[in-house]
Amino acid sequence: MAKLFLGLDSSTQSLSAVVIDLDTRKVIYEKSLNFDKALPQYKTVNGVLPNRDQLVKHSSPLLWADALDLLFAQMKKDKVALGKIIAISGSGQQHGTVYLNETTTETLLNLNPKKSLVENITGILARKTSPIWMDSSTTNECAEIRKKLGGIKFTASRTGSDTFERFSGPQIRKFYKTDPRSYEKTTSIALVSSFLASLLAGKIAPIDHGDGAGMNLMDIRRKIWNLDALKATAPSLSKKLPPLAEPGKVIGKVSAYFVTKYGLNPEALATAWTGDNPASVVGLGLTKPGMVAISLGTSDTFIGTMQKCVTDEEGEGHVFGSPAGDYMTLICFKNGSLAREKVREQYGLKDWNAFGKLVSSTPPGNNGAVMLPWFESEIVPRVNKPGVRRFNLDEKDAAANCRAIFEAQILAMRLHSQWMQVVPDCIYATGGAASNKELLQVMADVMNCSVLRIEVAKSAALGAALQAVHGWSIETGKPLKWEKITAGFTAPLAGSEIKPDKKAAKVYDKMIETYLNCESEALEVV
Ligand code: XUL
Repeated sequence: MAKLFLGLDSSTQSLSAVVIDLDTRKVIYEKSLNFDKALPQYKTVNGVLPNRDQLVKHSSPLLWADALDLLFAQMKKDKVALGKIIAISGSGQQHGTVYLNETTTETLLNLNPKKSLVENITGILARKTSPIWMDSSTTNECAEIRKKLGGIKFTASRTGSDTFERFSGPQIRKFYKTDPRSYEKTTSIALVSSFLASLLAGKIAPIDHGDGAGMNLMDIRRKIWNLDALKATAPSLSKKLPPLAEPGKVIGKVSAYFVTKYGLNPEALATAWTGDNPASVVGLGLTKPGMVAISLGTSDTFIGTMQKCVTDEEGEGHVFGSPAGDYMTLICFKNGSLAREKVREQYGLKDWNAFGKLVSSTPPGNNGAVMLPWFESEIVPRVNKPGVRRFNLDEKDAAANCRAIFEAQILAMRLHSQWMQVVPDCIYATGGAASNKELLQVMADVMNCSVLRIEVAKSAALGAALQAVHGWSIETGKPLKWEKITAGFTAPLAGSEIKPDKKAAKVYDKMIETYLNCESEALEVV
C-alpha cells in the first residue's frame, strides 16, 4: 500500500496542503485555500483583521479552524486517498498566539463530527483574536522584558533572539497588561502551529523547538522553558504553556472527528507542528549543518543550519530549532525585491534580463562604488530612518547602480551572518530573482562558494509532510536519516550550479571592509 503523508501550512494568507508518496518520491497533491476568498465572512484583508491602529495586526483562530475543515472537505472532493495517509504534520506562521480557556481539553476530546470545527470550538477561546507576526505594537513590552533579562546580548543568548515586537512573549505580556482578567481566564496558550495540531490530535498539543524559539520564552540551548523569561513576561505563565517537544514528534492518533467526517485512517498519526521557517528549512533540503539558502523575495532572507548554538550578540538574527535536529538561523533583510525594483524602474529597464545585462557589463567590486539600499527602514542592520546612500557612485550611471544594489544586498548578508560561524559549502538560491544568472554570479562571487538554484513550490507544506515522515519513522522504531527522507523531493535544479570566480572573490574579500565602513558611517549619521 502506498505510504502517503500529509503536510499542512497555515500561513498569513492561506492554508496549504501537500501530500507525498514516500515510495515513489512524488508530491501527489497540492492545494491552497486563500483565507480572504474562501472565508469572506471573517472580513480579513490579506489574512489580517482590519484595525484602526496600524501597529496592531490580529487574525482569527476560528478562521484557521474553518479553513482546516474546508481544506479537508476539498481533499475529500478531490478524491485524495485520505484513508492511506499514515501521518500528518504541519507548520504555521510563526509567533502568533492563541488563548484558550479551561473547557479546551474536554472540548477537543469530544469534537462532534456532526458539527463544524468552529461550532465545536467557539467556546474554548479566552481571547477572540490572535496577534500575528505582523503586529508591531509591543515596543514597550520588548523593552521591559529585555531589561529584565539583562539587555540585547543576554536576551539573545538565552532565548535565541533579542525581544522583537512580533515575538510571542512580548505579545503575551501586552495581553496580560491590557486585559488581565482574560489573561487570568486563559489556561493554555498555543501558537498558530500548536493550535492547529491540537485540533487534529483532539488534545492540547506541545509547542515544538522550532516555533518555541520564536517566543522569547524558550531556553535555546537546553530547549526547556526559561523561567527567568517566563517571569519577565507575565505571572503564572509556566502553568499556561504546554510542554515543549521535538519538531514532528508523534502526539497520538488523529481525532475521530477527521476519521468520521473525512475518511482519515483511525491509525493515522498526529504530530507536533512547527513554524513555517523551520518547516521550509527541511522543505528546501537543508538537512545538514552548514547548509544555507538565500531566498530573494519581497524581503531577502538568509536561512542557515548550524550544529552548535551560536547567537547574535547584536540581536539582529534569530536562532530557532531545526526539524532536522540542531539549529537554524533566520536573518531577514527588508529591502529585497522592492528595492531592486525601484532601481530597475529608476533606469527605465523593461525587465530583469536588461537589469542582469547591465550588472554583467560592470566589473566585480564596481570600481569601488557602494550603495546602501535602504529604500525602506531596515531590519538588518537596524535602520529606522530610511534613505539610499551612495559612495563613489554616480547616480546617473545605470549599470553601476544596478550592480551596486545587488552587491550591497549580498555583502550585507555576508557581513551580518558572520556571527553564525558557518562557512557554507554551497548556497541554494530561491525566490523570484534567483532565475537571474547574472545576479547568482554576484552571489557566488561575494559569498565565495557555489550557488545552486532550487525551486520548491510550497516549501513549508512540503517540509511539514517530510516532518510527518520523520516523526512516523521514529515512532515505528526505525528512524530514517533526514537525507533519506528528503531525497528526490528537494533537489536543486539540474545544471544550475554557478561557481565563484576566484579573482572576483578576492575583490569582495577586500570590499567587505569598505562596505562595513560605509554602513558604520551611515549608521552614525542616522
Ligand atoms: C519569522 C516571521 C515570518 C513568519 C511568516 O520570524 O515572522 O517569517 O513566520 O509566516
